Amino acid sequence: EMSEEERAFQERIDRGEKIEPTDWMPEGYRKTLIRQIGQHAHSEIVGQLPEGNWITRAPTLERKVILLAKVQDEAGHGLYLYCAAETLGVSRDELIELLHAGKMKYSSIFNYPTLTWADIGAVGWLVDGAAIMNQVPLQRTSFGPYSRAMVRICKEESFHQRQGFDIMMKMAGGTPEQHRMAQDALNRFWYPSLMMFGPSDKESVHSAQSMSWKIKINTNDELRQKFVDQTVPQAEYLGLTVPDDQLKWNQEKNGYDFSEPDWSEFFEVLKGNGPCNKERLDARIKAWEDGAWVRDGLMAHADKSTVARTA
Ligand code: FAQ
Repeated sequence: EMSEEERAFQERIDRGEKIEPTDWMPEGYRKTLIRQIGQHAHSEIVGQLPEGNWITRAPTLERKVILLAKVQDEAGHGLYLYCAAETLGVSRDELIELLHAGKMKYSSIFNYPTLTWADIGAVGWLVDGAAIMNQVPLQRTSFGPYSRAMVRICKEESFHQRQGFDIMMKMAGGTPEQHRMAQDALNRFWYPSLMMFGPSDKESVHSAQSMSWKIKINTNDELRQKFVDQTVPQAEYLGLTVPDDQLKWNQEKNGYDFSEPDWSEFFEVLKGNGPCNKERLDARIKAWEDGAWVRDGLMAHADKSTVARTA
């Protein structure tokens, strides 16, 4: 049974109005947004680790500069998103504490290792490709600060995707050994990328409510299908093979039939049992602890300035 306030809120959503931080909102709407935006912010920050791993080993100075810029962009995305979450009444410190305590998630994809330089191509091509597929519709999400953060993030993400594809072109069109590395990277990143869209619609607990609040615009399976349809021709262009022997064009649905990822692997990764979960979380906790003196110094300086101003 909806209250009068809830009904009026739903009507605003249905009319396509943006909800702003000072507007009345149901507690569930606030909570869902804090969960999703917070998880998204954490993903950007943790997502720096697999690529950061290759900054010192990029094959040329140009590649190094480009990768450095991309990884810095992810940090920026994390910060816009933490700010968007803060407008809902939670602090960045609280969110980070929840992440470090294992009580908040970040995207499953960042629990896989980047073993070769071709993996950096695959991350840009597939992981940023999947991220954009999910984030373009989120520009129209109902919560104003989230939707505005998405507009800027999407512009930068498309550059990221192009740089990844450019690496793949070089590798796939290079020596037989480089081509083999590109194929190997696609083999390992294909299914984890499909998992980024979340569980199948049948298993998605939040989709129905999030879609009626227009926090989400599409279902997980809709976006996964669009991603496959967009990416398969790109793999063909690269001369690479998508590691799915069930993959087949389906004229009737005007899209590809494809194999589902191994969902038991997905749920294991969510539980903390993926190949790099421990390493990623340890790296974030260490960075937080090592940075304590900087935060303390800034706070001490801010306190002194306040005293000086009010004296
Ligand atoms: N990983 O009911 P649903 C990036 C959880 S892009 C981990 O379907 P929902 C850019 C879900 O939280 C990656 N957990 O959930 C970049 C829920 O558990 P909970 C980040 C997942 O929220 C590129 C449970 O499963 N993008 O970082 C995943 O309606 C390269 C049930 O699922 C975003 O976060 C997963 N893949 O739909 C950076 C986009 N999927 O919370 C660096 C915004 C599901 O109840 C380098 N988020 N779960 O304990 C969304 O659009 C949605 O949250 C979905 C999930 C679609 C991810």
